[in-house]
Amino acid sequence: MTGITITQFIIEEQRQAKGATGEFTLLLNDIVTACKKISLAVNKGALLGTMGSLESENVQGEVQKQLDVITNDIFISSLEWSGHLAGMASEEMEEPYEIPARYPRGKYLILFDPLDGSSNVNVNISVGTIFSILRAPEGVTHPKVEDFMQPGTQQVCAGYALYGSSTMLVLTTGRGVNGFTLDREVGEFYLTHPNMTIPADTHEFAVNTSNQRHWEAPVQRYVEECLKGKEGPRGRDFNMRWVASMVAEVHRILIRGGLFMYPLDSNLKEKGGKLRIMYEANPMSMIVEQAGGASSTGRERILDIQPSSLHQRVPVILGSRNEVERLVAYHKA
Ligand code: AHM
Ligand code: MG
Repeated sequence: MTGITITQFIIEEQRQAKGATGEFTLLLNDIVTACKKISLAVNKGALLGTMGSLESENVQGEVQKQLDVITNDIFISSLEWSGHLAGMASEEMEEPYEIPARYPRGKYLILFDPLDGSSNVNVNISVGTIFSILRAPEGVTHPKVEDFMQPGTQQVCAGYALYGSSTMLVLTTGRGVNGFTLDREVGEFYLTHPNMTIPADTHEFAVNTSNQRHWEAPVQRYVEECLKGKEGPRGRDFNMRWVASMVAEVHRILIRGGLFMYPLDSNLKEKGGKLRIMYEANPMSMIVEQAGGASSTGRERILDIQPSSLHQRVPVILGSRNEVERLVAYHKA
């Protein structure tokens, strides 16, 4: 395999950034290592004997899979020692992870979902890791929850690893979106999808229709119009997909466009939504916007939301710009 490795890409990108110290590049390298290890653990499947569920529930009240815990540990042990981080927070842990005192502290905060879509893991369907990097507030070396409470616009970098038919890493540092594919023989990610962009129009949507009876009127209207196809007000047929792995869903949209949503519904009103702003909605919204798409709750831009708690949930509507804007307009109507 020849071409640009992810390390070379990151170093060259950072050379163009004013005042880059190399710290960020090293942090990204550790993330790459963590994702390679997780990819291996996921790929071994049943061979490791770790495909089952645990007795425990995570802070979201969801039953944890063995691999949720294993991949969380992999992510932490790959990053905690490096000295580039002031703090870490995970979807799988109630409180931010306290970096052990024996390690130095750095200026970045990382939030991550180590194994998104983990309900798919024992049926051998794609899963992923999502991460979001923020700067720790000036002078903060031992961050508290409030130090993580920054809107998505403050993200320095967002990315995901997709463990699918091939393993890919897709990331943005605010200069577009680039995708890398893991070459297992070499052990490196190579740039295979430079400058990923989402077409503004689409005729494909993704939503869990088993929740349809709980949806709000604007979402009902949007999906109903899509389903009417050529004969309806949209004047064309729509296709539908639902993987139940947000990473796979967003990746498909980056490749061929589409609209993804986990909207607010009467069942989710109390929780505020299904997906978590800090671990899922913000990083994916940054990626989607950087690729020319749009991301909204239906009522506001996700990246503008001032979060108020670590595990806060939000409605998510993202993907091809014109479709997201249409659904936002339905919310306003
Ligand atoms: P998880 O982080 O516990 O895996 O949950 C998030 C996942 C998303 O990847 C996906 O879009 C959604 O949950 C699927 O939900 P559902 O099972 O309702 O279809
Ligand atoms: Mg998740």
